[in-house]
This record gives sequence, structure tokens and C-alpha cells, in this order.
Amino acid sequence: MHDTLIEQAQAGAVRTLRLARPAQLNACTCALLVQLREAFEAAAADATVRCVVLSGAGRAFCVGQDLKDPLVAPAFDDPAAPPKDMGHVVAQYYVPLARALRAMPVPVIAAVNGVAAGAGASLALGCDLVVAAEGASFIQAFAKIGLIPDCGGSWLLPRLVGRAKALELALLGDKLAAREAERIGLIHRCVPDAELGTVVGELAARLAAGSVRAMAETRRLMDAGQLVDFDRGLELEVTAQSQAGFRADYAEGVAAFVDKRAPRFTDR
Ligand code: T3D
Repeated sequence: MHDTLIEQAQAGAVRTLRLARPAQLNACTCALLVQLREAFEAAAADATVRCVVLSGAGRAFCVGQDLKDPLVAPAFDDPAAPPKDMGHVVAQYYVPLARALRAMPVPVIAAVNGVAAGAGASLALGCDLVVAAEGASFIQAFAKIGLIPDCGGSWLLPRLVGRAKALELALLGDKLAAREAERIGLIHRCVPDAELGTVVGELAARLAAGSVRAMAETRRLMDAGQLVDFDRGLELEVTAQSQAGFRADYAEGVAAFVDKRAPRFTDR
């Protein structure tokens, strides 16, 4: 038996995953990272899930790597001990998690209830839509401890806010309030603290009722489009639209339009 570090709940077609180390501000141990990846994979494999919400228990969303974890913490009491290989931890735990999140077949919402720092910020920003409570904040904490943005952070940040702002955030590591994060386009929306649950619940229900397969394909195309030229982007759209056109969701979407009713999408 191991501790449950990710609380899971499902309401209708919406699966909520909650990081559950509130006393440590949901800092990531290797066990937490494994459990979170497994939770994403389980949601991906479960046909009843059409949207995932990621949040944190207590006053924080996630403060990134647990810096007190002996696996990564420098051995202060043993100067002769060889330095720890952070790359190994990143490759073994963060990379598979970031990949699992990016490959989700359904939309993922980050409900940022409090501070999101280091890899915790990368995790939130790796989700499709980020809704943050007004009291929440984002901190690129890596620079302050001599590290670089990981868990997808160095890839995501410039794409979200442009190179100049990304470098400002990453090099200075200052706390960015949720309202400001919304203003600069880093996140989808900042809402009053007391409204976070309601706003995210409504958004998740709306996404879950949509064509989630098309949404996942849209994410894939937008990511791929950053790396190819315009003509190749057009070609990728042709292939993806061809596949979309053969799916049940397209037939249902058009039928619903013609019948003047709400569609009942089923593809996944
Ligand atoms: O493998 C690798 O290591 C490479 C991967 C790296 C990925 C990363 O994520 S690197 C970035 C790691 N995160 C940080 O550097 C953030 C460190 N935390 C902070 O700067 C502050 O805690 C916050 C600004 C986020 C919040 O400040 P505040 O004043 O609200 O809370 P606090 O008092 O600092 O923290 C409360 C408790 O949480 C405290 O424990 P205590 O004293 O009550 O027993 C604090 O030590 C603990 N805590 C906060 N962040 C971490 C943490 N414990 C372990 N690891 C943390 N990252």
C-alpha cells in the first residue's frame, strides 16, 4: 500500500485530479509524479471521461519539485557525496508526465487554486485552459535555485507570451499575480477565489459536451504548427480534417445543426 497523493473524483464526464500534499504545498516527490502520470493515463483510457480538471489541495496548486526529497536535495551533510543527477530525475519522472498530459485525448483544465511555482507552473501551463483564482500566482522559481524551466516550461513559456516576456519571467523568477497572468495572455482566465470551483465546473461541463476528439486534434495541430512552415501546416490540416470528416462527431454536428438541436458528441 502506498499513500494516495492524487485524489480523484468524477462528476458526470468530468474527472478531477487533485494533488494532495497540502502541508508541503503539493510539492512533487517522485511518488507523486508517478501517481499523477498514472492518473492521467487512467483518465485517458476511460471512455466515460471527456474532460479532466487538475487542481491542488489546500492553499497551493503546486510548488514544483520537493526540494527536501533526498533523491534531488544536495547532500549537505556529506561533502564527499557525488552530486545528484537532476537530468535523470527529470527524464524519468517529469518527461513522461509532461508527455502524458500533452497526449490526453480529452481537454484538460488547470484550476489553479493558489501558488504554482517551478514545475508546478509548468504543469498548469501545460493544460489546455488555465483558470486561476485571484489569489493564485505563478512563479518561475527555477532561476532562484540555479535550475532551468523544466516539465515543458522552456517550450511552453515563449509560445504562450512571446520570448521577451518569457525570459523576463524565467530570468527574474518574480511572482506573477493571476490577474496579470490573464492580462498578458499566459492563462485563460482569472476569477474571484470563491468562484473558481463554479467557473471551472461550468467550463469543464461545456468542454465535456463538445467534440473532445476534435479538441485534442486541435491541440496537436497547434503544437505541430509551431514547428513547421505554413505549407506544411496546411497539409497537416488536410490530413486531420479528412480524419475528422469520417468521424461520428462530424455527422452528429451537422445533423444537430440542421435539426436545430444541441449535438450529442460521442467520439473520443
Ligand atoms: O529533479 C529536480 O529537482 C529538477 C526539477 C526541478 C523542478 C522544479 O520545480 S524546481 C523549483 C522548485 N520549487 C521552488 O523552488 C519553490 C520553493 N518554494 C517557494 O519559493 C515558496 O514556498 C513559495 C513562494 C512557493 C510559497 O511561499 P509561502 O511563504 O507561501 O510558503 P512557505 O512558508 O515558503 O512554504 C510552506 C511550506 O512548504 C514550508 O514548509 P515548512 O517550513 O512549513 O515545513 C516550505 O518549506 C514548504 N515548501 C514550499 N515549497 C517547497 C516546499 N517543500 C519542498 N519543496 C518545495 N518546492
